[in-house]
Amino acid sequence: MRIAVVGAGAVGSLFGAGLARAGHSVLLVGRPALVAAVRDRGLLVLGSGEAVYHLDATSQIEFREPYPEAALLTVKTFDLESAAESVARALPRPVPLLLPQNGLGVERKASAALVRGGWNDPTPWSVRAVHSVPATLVAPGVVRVAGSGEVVLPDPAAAGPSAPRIELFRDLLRAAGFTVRTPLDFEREVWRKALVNAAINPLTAVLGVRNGELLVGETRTRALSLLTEARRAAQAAGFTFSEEEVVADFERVARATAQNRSSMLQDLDRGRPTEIDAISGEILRVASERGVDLPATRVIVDEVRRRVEERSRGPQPS
Ligand code: KPL
Repeated sequence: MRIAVVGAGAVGSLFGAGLARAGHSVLLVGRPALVAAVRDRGLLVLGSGEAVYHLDATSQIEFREPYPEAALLTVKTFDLESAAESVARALPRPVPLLLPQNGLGVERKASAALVRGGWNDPTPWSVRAVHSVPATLVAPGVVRVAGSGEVVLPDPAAAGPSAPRIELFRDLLRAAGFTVRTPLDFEREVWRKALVNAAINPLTAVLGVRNGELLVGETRTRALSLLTEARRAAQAAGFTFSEEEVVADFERVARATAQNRSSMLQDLDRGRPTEIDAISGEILRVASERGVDLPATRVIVDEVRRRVEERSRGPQPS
């Protein structure tokens, strides 16, 4: 199958490598530095399944015949709308489109953008996913897999018109070597992932530490207070989680990805925007709409935004 991976950062590149290994024809759409590296040397995956993959790569969301038959939109949430609109414009007709972003409100934003790009009814084509695949971009064209993770998709039986596309991505990703789960209560899973990200991502970004360092001491206490606040927001939105459940989730993910630098830390290091608005910002919004105050979350959101500002004014890494 011809598959485009739009947003070939760490996770997108890793998905692309797995799909190519499974025999698909993969086109990576990424930054010029990644494209140059992949064209010159191939995509190098370090860690488990270490190998070099020779894939097509381009820096523009422009497709030619034969067009991709499916696409993974692996851009960060801050690029989601512009990338979704460009993908819709660049294809002659809709194709199955995977949306594996962090955070909340992803389908709503992607759908509106796809309609702007010319897809009349994006719902049957778009498949929301959440994942905990711990990939780190070491250099352009070099990705390290640090630990294990999973991809979670909606249960096709409960999904209505998008069911065949969910089945497609489930089968593609499994054949590409990823663990895929399809729970019935997928919306709750999206919140569950957002809760873990709300505890890990902003704190690792602000402190400049790997995920595993949040498991002990003072950093653990801070992570747990962010987790408790995010749980209150989920509760206010109608998704109930016990304290034990969310702490167990947090510990499991932090342990499995202990050596990983969170995606928000990687973004901050590179002087890029972060997903703070889609994760903790959305959690704050949902909570405040329901009259719930989340003081620790407010403080860390402000801190991440301040750091982003600072970094974007400073010298840019190449
Ligand atoms: O999703 C992640 C991220 O960094 O965005 C985790 C699971 C925390 C892995 O680092």
